Amino acid sequence: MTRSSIILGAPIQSGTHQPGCVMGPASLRTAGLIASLTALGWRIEDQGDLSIGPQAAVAHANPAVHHLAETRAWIALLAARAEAAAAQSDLPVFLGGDHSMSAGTMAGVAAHAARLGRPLFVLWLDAHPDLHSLDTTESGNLHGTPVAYACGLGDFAAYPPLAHAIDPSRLCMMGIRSVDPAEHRRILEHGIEVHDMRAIDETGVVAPLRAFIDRVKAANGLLHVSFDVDFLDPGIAPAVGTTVPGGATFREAHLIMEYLCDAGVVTSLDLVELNPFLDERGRTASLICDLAASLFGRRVLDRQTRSFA
Ligand code: Z70
Ligand code: MN
Ligand code: MN
Ligand code: MN
Repeated sequence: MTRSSIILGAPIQSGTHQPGCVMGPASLRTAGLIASLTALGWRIEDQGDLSIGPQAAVAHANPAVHHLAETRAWIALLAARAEAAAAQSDLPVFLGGDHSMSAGTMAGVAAHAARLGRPLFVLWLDAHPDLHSLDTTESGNLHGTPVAYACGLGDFAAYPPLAHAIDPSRLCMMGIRSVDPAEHRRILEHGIEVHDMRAIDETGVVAPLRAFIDRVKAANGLLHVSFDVDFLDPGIAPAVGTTVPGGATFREAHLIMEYLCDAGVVTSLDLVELNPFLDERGRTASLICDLAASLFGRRVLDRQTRSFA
């Protein structure tokens, strides 16, 4: 049976202080995302880009917090649309937009999982754990908050009420290499599975990924993958506001996607933090499209090229 994917653009940049992520969905489409996934035999329904109306400003006791009203509106909208997209297709893809959007997409797919009576697991591919709550963020950039919100950890009275929290024991983070003290405390307090770059250097990506996939399968779980462009090394993916040296290589990133494809367990995907204003001739957008294609089934030998005569 033909598998289906709803593509939903979320041109949100209120969760960061640096403009540009608003162009992310357009850049991914320009790089050929829809055609690439269609060519792999999927039925793709591009639902276009979402938008929110003007929002009256909302203040917060933490004076660093900015663009709270916009971010809150995006989260509410995305939660509803992500839940519907997950109900209507096998593997919806949410195009960011900054990472605050994942507060909404994870809330939405968690509601979908609860409706099915199946546990939701999350693979978080990012330089950052994004575990701040509204009272702990020092930058006030709300793209640093989605994991804490979706797991129901800390002060989120000003975000939309969360109906279905994700159990932090069902998270797996890879690529982590920039952690604030409040986030570190949360990782320890909740025993969150974090494979930082040192661990990846020591074990490679496959061993921890295989163990996590085995857990998802054993629990008959859904798996949401949240892919922040800064998971990748800035040398191959310059189009991101917060570059952190020492990221995942081209080969590690493709291997993860190919492995996830073979496992057949992924039920939703975020592609976030692409800032096309910072890109070099579209190379980051093209790389993200190619990584998505690996997750959707592209194989080296599909490319019909030979380097030998
Ligand atoms: C830092 C903060 C962040 C990007 C997440 C960084 C947050 N922990 N930045 N993803 N690109 O500002 O809270
Ligand atoms: Mn992030
Ligand atoms: Mn990040
Ligand atoms: Mn930041």
